[in-house]
Amino acid sequence: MPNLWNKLAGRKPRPDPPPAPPAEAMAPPATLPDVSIMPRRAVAPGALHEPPLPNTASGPNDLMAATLPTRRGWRERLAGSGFARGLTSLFARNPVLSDELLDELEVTLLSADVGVAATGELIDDLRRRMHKREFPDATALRDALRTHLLALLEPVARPLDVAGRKPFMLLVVGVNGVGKTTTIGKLARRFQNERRNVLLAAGDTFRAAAVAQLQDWAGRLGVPVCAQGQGADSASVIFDALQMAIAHGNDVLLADTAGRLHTRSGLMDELAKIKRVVGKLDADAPHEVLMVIDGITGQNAINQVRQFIDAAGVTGLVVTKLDGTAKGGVVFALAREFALPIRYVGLGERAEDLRVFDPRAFVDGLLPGAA
Ligand SMILES: Nc1nc2c(ncn2[C@@H]2O[C@H](COP(=O)(O)OP(=O)(O)OP(=O)(O)O)[C@@H](O)[C@H]2O)c(=O)[nH]1
Ligand SMILES: [Mg+2]
Repeated sequence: MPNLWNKLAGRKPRPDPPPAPPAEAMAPPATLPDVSIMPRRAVAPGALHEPPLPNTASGPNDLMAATLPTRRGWRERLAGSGFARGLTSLFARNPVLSDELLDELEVTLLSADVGVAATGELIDDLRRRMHKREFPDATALRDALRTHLLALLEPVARPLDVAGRKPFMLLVVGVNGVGKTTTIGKLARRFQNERRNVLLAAGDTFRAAAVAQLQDWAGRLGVPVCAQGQGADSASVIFDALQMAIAHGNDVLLADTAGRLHTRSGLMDELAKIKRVVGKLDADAPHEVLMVIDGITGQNAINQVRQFIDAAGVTGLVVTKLDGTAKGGVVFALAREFALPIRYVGLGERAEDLRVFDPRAFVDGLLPGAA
């Protein structure tokens, strides 16, 4: 479809995130500082994005309110995305069925990072059906588009169940700056609201301030965090944390890791090492390797996931930053390419801005007003 690609020309691919620190920086110090558990309830003013958040779930209704997403919230947040606006304006400008409508739809899907393969299949199917006169009008085509989009996402909507193991260990991985640490804070809040006893592990020992960032979240939520200093061996921090979670009877252990480029094999090997080490305590740990993907990454997300599957055995995905300017189409590309469960999506920076992935709410947000 070269003509369509020409229309897209001029779009610059998003540059890769800044490179991670060199592999040498990963070497453990000669002597490791003492492991500390820090339940931090008092936090320095200005260190936080928002006031402390106590566990507010005091009864079944509160619990429901805290854990069940509302479709309305999704719709509001996704409606502002370029993808949603593109679809709305496309159907407003093309009230009559035509090949031009489908050509424009193809460009809209490609521009929103739905990907060549998923877009091609979808457009081919709609065009064939349009030419067979299956659609009486453009609204019927729009409904068929909606059904198709839902069908792409439904197989990957498999929510995470942490109830089967104690402690249930999640290892959170991904490239630099995608929202791993923030997602851990949000997940900690979610699990707290489910009355689960959470421990955090500060496995990002590279980046200055990474430990403090996790401790800020821990302080806001009132959950303990297991940390050593910057430059410590990440696998050792996470190993100690799992040992503590077992000893203290925690329900969930959330382990942070440093952001790493999927192309840096040395850094990717560290993830395999973390898995090997924790496997000595619990052969099935980590019980979930959760890869966080930035919703604005575009098609590069596909390469990232492929590499992280190879290096770390990813078992679930979180797509963040779908609020604001994110295009969101990458969710469809990921669903088609990997069939890995999309566990959650991030719709903002606050603790409550993480939603269990709900395909219907997601598609509602993109095609508002559809039946
Ligand atoms: N708008 C929006 N911002 C988010 C979301 N999730 C994370 N962020 C922001 O993205 C930025 C990076 O988040 P971090 O959690 O530090 O990302 P990270 O993957 O841990 O980064 P590194 O540890 O440096 O690799 C922060 O400013 C977050 O507030 C989201 O769902 N929506
Ligand atoms: Mg981080």
